[in-house]
Amino acid sequence: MSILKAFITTGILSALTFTSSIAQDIERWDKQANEKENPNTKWFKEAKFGMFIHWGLYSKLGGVWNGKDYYGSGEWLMHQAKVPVADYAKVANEFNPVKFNANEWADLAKDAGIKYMVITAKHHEGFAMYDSKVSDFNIVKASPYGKDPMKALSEATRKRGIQFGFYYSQFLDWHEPNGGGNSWDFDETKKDYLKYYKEKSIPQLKELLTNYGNLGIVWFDMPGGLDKKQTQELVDSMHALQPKSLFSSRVGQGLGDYRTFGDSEVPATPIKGAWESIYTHNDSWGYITHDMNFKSPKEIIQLLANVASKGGNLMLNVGPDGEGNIPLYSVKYLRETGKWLQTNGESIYGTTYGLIPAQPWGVTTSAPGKLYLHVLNNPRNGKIRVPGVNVAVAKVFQLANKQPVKWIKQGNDIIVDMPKSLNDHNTVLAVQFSGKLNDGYAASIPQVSLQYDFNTIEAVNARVKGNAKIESLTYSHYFGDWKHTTCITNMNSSEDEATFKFSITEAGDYKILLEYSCPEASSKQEGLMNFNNTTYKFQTLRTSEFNSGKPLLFIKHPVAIVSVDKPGVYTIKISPDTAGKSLFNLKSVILQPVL
Ligand code: FHN
Repeated sequence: MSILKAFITTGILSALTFTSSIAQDIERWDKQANEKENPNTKWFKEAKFGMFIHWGLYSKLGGVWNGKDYYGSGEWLMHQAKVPVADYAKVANEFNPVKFNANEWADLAKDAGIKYMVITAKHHEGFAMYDSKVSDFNIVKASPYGKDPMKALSEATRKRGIQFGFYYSQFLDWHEPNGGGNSWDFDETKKDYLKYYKEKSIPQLKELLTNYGNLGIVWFDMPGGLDKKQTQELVDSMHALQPKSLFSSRVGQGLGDYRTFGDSEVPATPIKGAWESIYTHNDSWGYITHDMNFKSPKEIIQLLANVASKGGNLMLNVGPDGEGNIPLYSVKYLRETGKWLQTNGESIYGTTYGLIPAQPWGVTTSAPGKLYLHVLNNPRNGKIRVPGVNVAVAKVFQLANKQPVKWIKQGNDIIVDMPKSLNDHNTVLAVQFSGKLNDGYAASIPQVSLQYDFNTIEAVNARVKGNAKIESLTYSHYFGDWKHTTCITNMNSSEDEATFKFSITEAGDYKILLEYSCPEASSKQEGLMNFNNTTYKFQTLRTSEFNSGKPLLFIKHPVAIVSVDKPGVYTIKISPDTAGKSLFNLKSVILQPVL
């Protein structure tokens, strides 16, 4: 027990304070799943689009405690405001979501093109949103509502052919003396986490897996307090109740059935196997009255295409309020997304990652004999170039209306004419072919063209030398609203170099911008940018410190204008001029046509 406590105190809890600047702590998200693939992941891999719902007492509070507004993750309000357990429990007396309508929620999911839904049965606040016999701190016993919304929702969802699942916070429970995370009411050193597992967490999970029919998913979150053997026992005992249900990797210890990435994280390169990215619709999982930063339909559709192009699912969260209303803009923008999916869904559902890597015009997804081109940036001349098409193309057509479009082949590239009727969110073109399309990720290099305002070559495409490394930096703006940016870091001396190789398809002048973040200590250092054997010097500009609890600011710093006489393969090399502090955190190099 003492070893477990030490593990929890040194590891998990430092991440939970959300103040640590050590990115490794956040790796506690457990992104690794069991190597032996669960045979039931087929539906999940095909589903591509899920709806996450965070709903609890925090929804009633809406990010406000004692008249003060809190920002960021609203479901962390009890923790942010350090609300005593007894005071927080009183919120249940006022929690009466009379506007909740299971059929309306399930209809919205259906209209939005959602294939699975996961809702919080109990979040870190400890309140069960279902009829629990294990703890009276639940919606049926402790609130005037007095009914079990989960019964109705599970049925309404399944009736519409959507897989249903529960989120359950298995270790954090701020209501319980032995649950993880509440150090303002309870002494962490006196906690018996195993007692908590035995008396609340496991019995409640058993209720959920027994009383609500087939669960597509059990979405565990924030593991802690259990070693690998104990986690395996937990997994086995739950799988005994529902062998087909898929457990998220956040069950811990690499024992989940599929991989969930960090909050709001899309991996930089394609990933095989079953995995998902999870995103908030605004900046919070739980409802916040004053958070209006909702992603537009275009942002949702492009995010969905981007995640699918890497081979994963997007589970997008909505945070209903304390009365049971899903926020207006979530309803509106999800329905708009659903409209796009009605005519373009074939390019998302059931696809695998795009065999042609990201291009200045957009991304791709793949299916047998088909390549889907998601055109997110329209070319000035109305033509897009698709490199690496080593197969016999039969036809290219606009997916939404099946109208053919013109195309020609140049070596292994195809040049496709954009149709007249462009989709504002994402115009999808389908390339039908015979033969085996090569996986472009191994060999291809990014394309740069005059046709787009920006040609952005991300850090992940660079080759690094010396101590330089490519890593994902995790940070947040408010509180718990995580962001992840892959950067080249650790460039401390002239030996530490990043090389970007790319193909410029049209001659012309290009401005070269370096997109980076730079703390004060690293600023005013000189760096070298070499393009086509000419070296340009630049001085680093201060943006912000890297601290996981603060925004990481990036600047697009113009460092040269170059004239390109002929199309071909070019390289950009970047290194510090002299040894010193780390030069900066380099996110991308951008080639901007000079028009
Ligand atoms: O702490 C939670 C948070 O409130 C939210 O539920 C997210 C969703 O992935 N999970 C945890 C943080 O990673």
